[in-house]
Amino acid sequence: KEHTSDNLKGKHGLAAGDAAQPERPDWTIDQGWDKYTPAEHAVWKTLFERQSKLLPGRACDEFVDGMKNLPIGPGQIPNFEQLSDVLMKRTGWQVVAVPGLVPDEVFFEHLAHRRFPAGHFIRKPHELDYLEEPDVFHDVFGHVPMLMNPAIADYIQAYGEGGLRAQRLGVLDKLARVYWYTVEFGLLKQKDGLRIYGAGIASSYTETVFSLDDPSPNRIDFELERVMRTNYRIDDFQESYFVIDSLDRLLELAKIDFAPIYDRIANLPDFEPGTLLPSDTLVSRGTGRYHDAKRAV
Ligand code: HBI
Ligand code: FE
Repeated sequence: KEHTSDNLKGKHGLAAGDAAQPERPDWTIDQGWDKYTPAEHAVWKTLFERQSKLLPGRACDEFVDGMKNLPIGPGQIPNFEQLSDVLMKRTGWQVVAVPGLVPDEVFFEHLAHRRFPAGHFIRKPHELDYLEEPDVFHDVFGHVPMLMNPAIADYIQAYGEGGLRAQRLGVLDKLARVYWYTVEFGLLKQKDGLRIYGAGIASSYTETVFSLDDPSPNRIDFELERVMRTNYRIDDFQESYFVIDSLDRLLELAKIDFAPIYDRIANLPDFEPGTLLPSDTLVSRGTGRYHDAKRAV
């Protein structure tokens, strides 16, 4: 199996159709922390240690700070109640357990109320680099440190509110791309160079290296309309990453009314993930080698 980014693959973006009917309408479950086996804690430890070695100098300062101040360590799968205690004081967020992907409107409803739904299960030892639904490592290691940052905290809440609106307007695909290229796969310019803030990258060993160090992908200055029109890859590394100058950029985005923008781009074509435009400001032009080689097979 190819090395692929670790999260949100396959079924991501689709309705969580084949899951059993939820007991609660908001799809939350008990984390069942006591039921994790030693083998499951060991998978967490493997992932945690591998990623912790890679992230200094690669993850943005806000990610590293967030992690430092949370009860997240190698020893055991984190306890969501303990995470929520710390997060609540810092940014008013909570972590709630869900079985995996939940329907879009359930997801948005949680985010709009500053509850982050985290998969309670952990991937199997043979799936360290690939999985179809977000598990506790992706959701907690990847997302929760950034939720300690006030800008991201407000931005993700706004995404939840905006998701409900976008669904009504029939433009959810456009908004989902903004989430994808920021919260999941965003890069940030720091004084000392390019860093990761996207959870899909930060929780993936292989994509952490690919997104920053590989010559293949494009790295393009973030531009809202451009991103809204750009398809993404759900089953492999991204062909293009979008770069912001500061997390405050996300706060600005959270304040914009997207409705006029949806109207303006309604009849404009979408872009393929690897396409470069004359209007793009490039941080680095990709060689495209990685994805070209795959297409050639
Ligand atoms: N459910 N648990 C979970 N996590 C997600 O990231 C998620 C989801 N359901 C829908 C969804 N994401 C996306 O398709 C929306 O952001 C559009
Ligand atoms: Fe995610």
